[in-house]
Amino acid sequence: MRKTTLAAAAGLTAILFSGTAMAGKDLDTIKARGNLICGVGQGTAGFMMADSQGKWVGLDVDVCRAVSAALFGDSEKVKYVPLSSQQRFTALQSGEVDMLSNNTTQTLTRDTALGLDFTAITYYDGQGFLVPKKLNVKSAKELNGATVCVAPGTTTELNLADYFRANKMTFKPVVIEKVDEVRAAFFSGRCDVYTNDSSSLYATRAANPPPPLKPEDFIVLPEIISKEPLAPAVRHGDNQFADIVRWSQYAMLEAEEYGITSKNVDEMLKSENPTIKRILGVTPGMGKALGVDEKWVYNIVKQVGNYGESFDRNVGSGSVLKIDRGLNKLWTKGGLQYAPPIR
Ligand SMILES: N[C@@H](CCC(=O)N[C@@H](CS)C(=O)NCC(=O)O)C(=O)O
Repeated sequence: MRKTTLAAAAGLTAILFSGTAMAGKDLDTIKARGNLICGVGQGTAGFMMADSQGKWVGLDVDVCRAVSAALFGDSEKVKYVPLSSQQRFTALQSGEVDMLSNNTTQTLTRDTALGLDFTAITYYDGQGFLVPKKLNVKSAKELNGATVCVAPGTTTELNLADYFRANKMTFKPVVIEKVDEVRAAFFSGRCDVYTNDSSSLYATRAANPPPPLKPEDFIVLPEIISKEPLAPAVRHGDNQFADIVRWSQYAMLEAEEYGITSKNVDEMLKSENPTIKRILGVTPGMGKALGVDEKWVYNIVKQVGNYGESFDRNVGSGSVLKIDRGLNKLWTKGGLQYAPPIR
């Protein structure tokens, strides 16, 4: 009896570690369906937004597209589901979406009690405060007694309370779930301050002031009061799917580090550099290990671009937001973006 169990266990171990990735049930469902269902936000310029043709674009959207390119060889096999901060975790837990790629912060309780797995950090962010210039406030320390617009079910709401308490100040929260309503409340003067991840504040200032208000009428205060490592999330339980999401992100970073872009990727297929050959599947093996096509990185880079291209196009120098790379520079340039090797 004992012997049989041990033999069975050994057999199972052999299957699990046979070197080929095994599909879990989430991955099986996605493959059978033929598309990826990505939970995104309700609309934030540069990060996740439906354009005038209804096509979703943005830095977070590009992660969904990269995963789709790795899985299907086509970055457009994605259905986007806009979710509020309140709805997002239930939507993922219930299977309404396969993954979240919005502005979700990785925290201990979300990783454990909520049954999620975070993949890799797409954007190192921090919470800030947006105020009208005419209030003449220069620092968050001057916000005692302010009315503050904030979304529910967010780290933002918790950090806000901690920050005011720690600084012995009071505030009046105006808690609104829908992002366009919270912005409208702020722009109409119902709140003195809007607090969110600073990336979202830059997006809001650049894209949302209703005329005659202009971006220059608002400032983001210098204080960054929290760490907001934003990362895609999947449900616990399908490690291979989590690996595919994680390594699709790393592939975009590795491509940037090795100078592989959407423009030169065909040329790079001829590279003699062993690392580039392995990344692009010219030397096979990485695709098999991950359980996807050997051209997975080629497809991601060709169709979506590397991380730097995505950053510049959506939120950086090539966009209206003009956000500095800051902490999101590659580690080789003094930033925090660092992908483990594809080998
Ligand atoms: N990173 C924070 C905040 C995330 C969040 O969803 N904030 C809302 C506040 S309105 C937002 O910016 N949503 C933008 C959108 O839905 O497009 C968290 O994970 O709790």
